[in-house]
Amino acid sequence: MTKELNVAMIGYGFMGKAHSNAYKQVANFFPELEHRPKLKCLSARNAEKAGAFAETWGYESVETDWRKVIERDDIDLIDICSPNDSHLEIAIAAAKAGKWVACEKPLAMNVAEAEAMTAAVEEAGVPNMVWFNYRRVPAISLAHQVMEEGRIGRPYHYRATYLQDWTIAEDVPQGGAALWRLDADVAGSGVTGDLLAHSIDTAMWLNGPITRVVADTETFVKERIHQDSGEMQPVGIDDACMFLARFANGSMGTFESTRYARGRKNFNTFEMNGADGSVKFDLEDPQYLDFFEYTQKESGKKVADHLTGWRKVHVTNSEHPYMDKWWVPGCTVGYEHTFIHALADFLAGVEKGEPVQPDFRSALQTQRVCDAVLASAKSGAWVETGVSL
Ligand code: SOE
Repeated sequence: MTKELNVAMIGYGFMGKAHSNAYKQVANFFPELEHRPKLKCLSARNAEKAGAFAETWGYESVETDWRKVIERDDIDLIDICSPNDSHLEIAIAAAKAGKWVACEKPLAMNVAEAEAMTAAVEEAGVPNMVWFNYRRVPAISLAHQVMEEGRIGRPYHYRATYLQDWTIAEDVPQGGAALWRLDADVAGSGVTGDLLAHSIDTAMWLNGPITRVVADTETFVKERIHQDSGEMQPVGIDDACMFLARFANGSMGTFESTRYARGRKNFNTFEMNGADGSVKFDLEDPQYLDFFEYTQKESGKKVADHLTGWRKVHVTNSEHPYMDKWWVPGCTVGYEHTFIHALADFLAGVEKGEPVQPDFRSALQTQRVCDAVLASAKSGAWVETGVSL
């Protein structure tokens, strides 16, 4: 038996498209799910733009005030993909109204907000999730399986990069539509919350809690015109951030992120090295997971002969995560599918009574690391994250 799940989305930017597409596609490819998402309402302040988006994607109605959406009895799920400074208020109001809450990353502007949001969804007992979509890249999910199976043995190193180049030009304004990620008052931070939050979420999923960090950040362009005021204003975000990390399992991590890596568009990579093997992933080549096997899991035999080397696994076979839902082996899936997978897992978790990860509590741990990174960049000292997973 299927049931409708009436969705209201707050915001409509790049993530609005990614989420809307997921709601529209999920039941076609995951027909075993009970819930059938219905695009009921789109909410954004600009009525004209909201109306156009709603028409394109097939939302039934439009509201310019998100509070009215939350008051509506015909809405089951609130999806928050508005700028970061709005997440707190919307999530808490939605939880109090008994709605399911799906929130775009980063969960919040800081730990205090993330704690309040987590408390709100937990007190209300409502299903909640955060769209850390990269966990749902089939090759990254396969890396998780490799780790669960203990195939790399004792982990020594975790190395992550997340590089882009879209803010290098000094005349890119800050603030306002599409550029709020450059405005610290709206985004909370720069690459730390926007990009490293992804890397941290993936890292802690694969390799466990990050316990302490030491960081350095830089703001290369110190002033930019603000789109709203038209005035030149100081830039408050971190344009680049590098940090060293220690994991609870004793391994060491390095994380690097910038929006000033000329030629890099969405270069999200990681490599893990353990006593028995290594894995490597690169989002610019997302169909592959590279695996180096030194000790065979089953036999314990050391693999060391004239053909020892890295294995490049094309993650498109039906035994690979999510791939039995899509095409025949060898045919690839892309960025948008990661959101469909995230949504499918969320719905399946609710239906089975096994809450999906990452939920708000999990995203709160990522927020703790982000805040510790920013605090360390200020003080220059190692900072304990306080993360416990
Ligand atoms: C920033 O450019 C951005 O859009 C992030 O906000 C997304 O989370 C990331 O996946 C792609 O890059």
